[in-house]
Amino acid sequence: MIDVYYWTTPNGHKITIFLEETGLKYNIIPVNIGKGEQFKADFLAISPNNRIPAIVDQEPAGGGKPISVFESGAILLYLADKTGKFIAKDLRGRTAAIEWLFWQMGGLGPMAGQNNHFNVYAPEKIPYAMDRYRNEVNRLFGVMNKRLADHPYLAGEYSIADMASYPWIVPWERQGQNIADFPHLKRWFEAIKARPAVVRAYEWSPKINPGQGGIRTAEERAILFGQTAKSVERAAGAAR
Ligand SMILES: N[C@@H](CCC(=O)N[C@@H](CS)C(=O)NCC(=O)O)C(=O)O
Repeated sequence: MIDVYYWTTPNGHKITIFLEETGLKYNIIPVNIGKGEQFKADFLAISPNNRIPAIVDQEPAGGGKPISVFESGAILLYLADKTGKFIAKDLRGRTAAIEWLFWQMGGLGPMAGQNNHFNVYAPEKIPYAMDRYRNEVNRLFGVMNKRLADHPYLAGEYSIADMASYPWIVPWERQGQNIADFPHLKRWFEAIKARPAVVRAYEWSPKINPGQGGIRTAEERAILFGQTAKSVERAAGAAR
């Protein structure tokens, strides 16, 4: 059984997609990041970066104590190695999957996050920041489109690299992009969207977070966008 510390965001969807694809048994533990639950002591103990997702594998390979993992890329790699699925076994295929997984983790995810922040959430509209991140996401969409022109999936076969990237393409309109400009990316996107496991993974959203639609209240904004080193210190102090 895998405990999944989850919220209904792109990084959360990556993990439920993998779990649905493999049929591993899992138990969702919602962490409402708009309410500050990412600062609870029991969550920080497994996810010291106060971000979802995180997992606890109650039955790690070889037995012994449960293993916790934070960072969505590390979780996907851990689960792929555990199950032997969605990462190629040969050196070249495995390297390609890791390469594109890290590309998502270091590029597409953070840039799309900042794009969303400056274009959707920022109370002050700063054209330089808005253009910078929208353009960077546009460049990354182009990189993906080029790769997918001659590969069915990012690493050749469908893999954890695709599961990491797909949830960040879902909100392409909100990202200020037009998917029709990227035909190979669009083909890939439609193929993944139609997978029954992906459909099931996204069915958690309305159950866990009904009425979701972005961060709205001033309180939520303060929790999510007002964080400094003191936020974690305060949470740790409150738990003592
Ligand atoms: N690099 C991290 C990023 C995780 C992340 O940014 N999670 C967001 C939701 S998508 C979160 O937990 N935000 C809570 C907060 O900002 O306090 C990963 O891939 O796991």
